[in-house]
Amino acid sequence: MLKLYHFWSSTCSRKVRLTLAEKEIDWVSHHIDIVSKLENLEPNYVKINPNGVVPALEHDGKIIIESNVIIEYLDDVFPENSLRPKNSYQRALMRLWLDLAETKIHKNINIISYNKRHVPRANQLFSKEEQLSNIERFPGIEKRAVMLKRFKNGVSNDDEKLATDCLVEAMDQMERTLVNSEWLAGTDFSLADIAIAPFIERFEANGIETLVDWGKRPKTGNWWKRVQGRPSFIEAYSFQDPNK
Ligand SMILES: N[C@@H](CCC(=O)N[C@@H](CS)C(=O)NCC(=O)O)C(=O)O
Repeated sequence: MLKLYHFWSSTCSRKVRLTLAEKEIDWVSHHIDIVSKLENLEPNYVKINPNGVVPALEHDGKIIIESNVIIEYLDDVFPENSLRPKNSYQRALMRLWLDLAETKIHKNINIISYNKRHVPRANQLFSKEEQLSNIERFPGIEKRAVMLKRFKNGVSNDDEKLATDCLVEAMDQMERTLVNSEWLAGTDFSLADIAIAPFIERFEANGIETLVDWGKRPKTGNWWKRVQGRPSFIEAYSFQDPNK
């Protein structure tokens, strides 16, 4: 039995739901509200994911965390409809995209989203005192420190600009890749495409023009159309907020 602990609009959760849909695997949903109820910080959930974040996968009583690890695990355990290239070099390229999605794209979109989305949302839901005590509940030392620094000092224009430049660099790398390749890691759709797709949707949803200028990056625009047309995309994105 597969149980997914996830949040409806989280990019990392969407990666896993896309993989499950591509592979046509049945799963049970356990929705974790990371925005208003902060269920990710409840002791019972922190036992499941010690980092206090979503997603987490439970498979026959075993817990797997980290979206990139989860999607490779799913492809290992359910080899049908394989989502990894057979060729070792292309498989290495695929893993580089997984790494870029986490260490460059996720990290920097998080910085850009802070002033635009996170602050207004937190102010609407919690007083300043509550926000501070919520940060203190975070289990990981590093994340707690980063969030505390942001809470005290905000994100500066310089930090936002650097984050945007890093994302522009990543998008340019995508465009160069897609000039010679149908999908990010070669001739077939793979976990590389899955790991990146939710962030493109996030750029569009946040209206970050420089990142979604398809006139300037036509190959990426075409790739994005093909990704959105896949039944797995429609299925993964049809999961809406169960509390509404
Ligand atoms: N590296 C982790 C990142 C997980 C992560 O940051 N998840 C976000 C949602 S996309 C989260 O749960 N955030 C809760 C919070 O920061 O309060 C993964 O890929 O699974």
